[in-house]
Amino acid sequence: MIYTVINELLNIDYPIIQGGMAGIADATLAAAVSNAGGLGVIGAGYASEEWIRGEIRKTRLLTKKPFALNIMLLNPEAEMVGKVAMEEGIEVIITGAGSPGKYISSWKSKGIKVIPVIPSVSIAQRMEKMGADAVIAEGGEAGGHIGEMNTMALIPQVVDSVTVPVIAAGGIGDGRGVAAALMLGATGVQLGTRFLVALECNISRAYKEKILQAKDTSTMVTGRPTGHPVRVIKNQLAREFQRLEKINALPEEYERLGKGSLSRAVREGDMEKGSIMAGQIAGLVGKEQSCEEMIKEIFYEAEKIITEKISLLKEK
Ligand code: TUI
Repeated sequence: MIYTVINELLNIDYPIIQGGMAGIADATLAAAVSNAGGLGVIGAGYASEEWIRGEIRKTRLLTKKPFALNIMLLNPEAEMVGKVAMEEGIEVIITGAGSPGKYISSWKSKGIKVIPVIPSVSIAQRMEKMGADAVIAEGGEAGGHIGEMNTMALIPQVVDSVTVPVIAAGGIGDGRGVAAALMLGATGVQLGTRFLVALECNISRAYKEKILQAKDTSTMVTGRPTGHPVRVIKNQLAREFQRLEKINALPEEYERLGKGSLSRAVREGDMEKGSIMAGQIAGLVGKEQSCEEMIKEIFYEAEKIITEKISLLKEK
């Protein structure tokens, strides 16, 4: 049994959090992960107040277990999302793509646990000072909006620089990744890409097939010059972004190209003009399973590996 401070902090059976994938992570996915013993997450992304409120209420009907709301801070309406979270009695807020500095004290005054995703040591330290209950250190292997550091180098440096628990994200897709994250000093993991092919994940068939067929080198990073690099599966849209980078295009041109592109992939299944966000571990994700099967399998593998390595040391 892998039992850490994260199980205690979040009142969950396995120290695993589902990525707050904007435009993807809804009540069905969040409830399935929570019912399987992990922490399910609704991804507020750029969604409307009505959608967010509705998904929170739906999740409550589908599970009695804890779940979280992910607030994406590039959203100019982030304050509204936080207000909905407080009104709806959300217990855990995970933030991404920016600093929750402006909101953290009001969220904490309502007893909400706040767990920011961070891409570097200095931002982790800043979040700890602001009162974060834990941090999710996310390496650039992850899908979607990413920082500069990779998971292998980021996790131990963050672990050494803060006293709050560190959850590892980016490049983790199975029990080996979980075991490695624990070895680096993390006490929990966050997975996104693997959950894209969960039976309970409501994305287009074409998106799921892209993940299932991906290989190690199938992703690339677009948008670096805009200050918002995003890891996606290579396609026509990604190559078009690459072309804009080469010609030093204006921010408006990136914006025009990116507008509505996630929804084109997620809802319409447009695999050429859509933004197929995914992490580098997509090459390892080869089968569709329920969230319960996935989580059980991941932790069975992690425990097996850790036990095998210990007995190997004893033998020598
Ligand atoms: O947020 C993510 N991943 C995301 S958000 C997203 S939606 C989107 N769509 C189109 C363009 C851009 C985004 C898709 N994927 N991961 C967590 C994450 N947080 N990665 C990096 C950061 C981050 C960056 C800077 C966190 C804090 C931060 O702080 C800056 C500061 O000034 O403190």
